[in-house]
Amino acid sequence: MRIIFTFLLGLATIVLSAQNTTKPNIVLIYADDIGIGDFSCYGAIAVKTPNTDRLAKEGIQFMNAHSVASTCTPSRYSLFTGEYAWRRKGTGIAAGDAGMIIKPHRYTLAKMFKQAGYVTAAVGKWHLGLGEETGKQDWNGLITPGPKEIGFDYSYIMAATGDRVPCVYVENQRVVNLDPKDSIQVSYVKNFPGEPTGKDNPELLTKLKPSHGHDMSIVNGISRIGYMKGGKSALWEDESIADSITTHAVQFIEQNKSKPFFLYFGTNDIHVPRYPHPRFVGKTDMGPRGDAIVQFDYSVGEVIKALERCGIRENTIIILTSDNGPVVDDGYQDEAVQRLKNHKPWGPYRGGKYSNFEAGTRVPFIVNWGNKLIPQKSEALVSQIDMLASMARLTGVDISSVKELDSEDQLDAWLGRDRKGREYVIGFGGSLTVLTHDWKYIEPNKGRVYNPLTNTELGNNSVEQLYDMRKDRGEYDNVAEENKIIVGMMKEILRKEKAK
Ligand code: NG6
Ligand code: CA
Repeated sequence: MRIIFTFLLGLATIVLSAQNTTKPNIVLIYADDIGIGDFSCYGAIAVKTPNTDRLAKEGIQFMNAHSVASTCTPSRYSLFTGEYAWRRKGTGIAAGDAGMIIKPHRYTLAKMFKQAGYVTAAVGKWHLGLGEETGKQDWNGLITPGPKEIGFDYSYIMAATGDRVPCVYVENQRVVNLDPKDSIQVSYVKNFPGEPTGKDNPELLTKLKPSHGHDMSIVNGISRIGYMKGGKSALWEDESIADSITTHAVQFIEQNKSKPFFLYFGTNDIHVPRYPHPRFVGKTDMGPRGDAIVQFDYSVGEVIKALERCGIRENTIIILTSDNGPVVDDGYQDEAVQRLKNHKPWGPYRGGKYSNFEAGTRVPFIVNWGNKLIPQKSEALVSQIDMLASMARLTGVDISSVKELDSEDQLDAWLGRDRKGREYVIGFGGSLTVLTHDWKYIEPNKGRVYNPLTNTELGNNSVEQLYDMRKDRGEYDNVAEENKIIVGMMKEILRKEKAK
């Protein structure tokens, strides 16, 4: 009897673990503006990020991983569609009232997971537009198309960014806590008569003042980009955004612990306005920017704890990365510049958010699968463009008939089984860039060289740029003249990519 029981138990375990290995849950923690030098596991000393560090230590920590662009909207567009955003018009930084950028007919990462039998959710920062047409949404009803139409069963999102109106949470495409008697109006063209703005009423800016831009509607003592009116009961408080979205991410995990699920968790941290909860204030000596990193790490910890509590930690792959590189002053007087001291958000790289140089797109990237992977630091060349095809391979979905895909199956590199990864990565920071294991090429561009407001070297140059990454990862010595053959090869890669 006992033998039979043990045998059956063993069989059940085998069946279960077979199921487990074929259908692991996927949690994608997508940070905002966190640089490759911002976590302690990537060398930061002025801030401690124990939860992120643990994921890195027990998983694969990538040193040569890239977002598709050096700003948010094109990076997210590419992550969700597997198509380079630079192929499409209208994929630049979106306004808060932009229409839905990913059209409902498109194949997406979320649809792929649904095909594989997953429950899907988008929680946190969206910034991919909502509704049919720019400026035409009715924020007081069902806002459609939205996450559902591109494959997310559940959504709890911020329409755009922390610094753009409307400053409300949108759950399953309806504004949360909205009083129907106090309807919301939004405009990116002009203010609503009688409504205060940061420009005209600086005395109302009780929490944060802008350093550049961000001088329109005031919400929660902070002025924003764009104008809004009404919806008072629905407005968010910046200090509780991390808690609000983390709680909803955790709830989704708890409610779906017995099904395979895909959770896209886009944090608001550490985008501006940086205004962390009081319990994180002063956790670093760097002011709000540093404290927001601690708050981000707290959210990571809550996700890990929820997975552990639900008994699904070992069957969940956590992918943690960032949408673009770091920026210090991104438009608010939050002392980020004054208090940065020796901290280097961009690590050893040049540039940052908005830039063609490496720090624009070389981002932290960690893949953790409980104890299933061989922990390592990987130098493999990887890109977020490959999320769709790699996850399709993992879940066994055939995407061979999907058109307009730049996504490649790089699952082996992502899981630490292949140490090389891609032959090259295409980046976008205003110009197209090509990075191979040895070289970095930046297409000529007439754009300005430097943005004094954010103190960013943009990497634009009217001549071709080529850097030898083996000797000059800081991209200071342009060797295009001396390496015409390499330049020719890089241009050929771009020519072929553009022709696809
Ligand atoms: C810029 C904003 C910046 C930030 C960025 C988008 C100004 C002056 N600057 O236009 O603060 O919001 O857009 O950031 O308005 S991203 O990470 O979502 O791409
Ligand atoms: Ca960003």
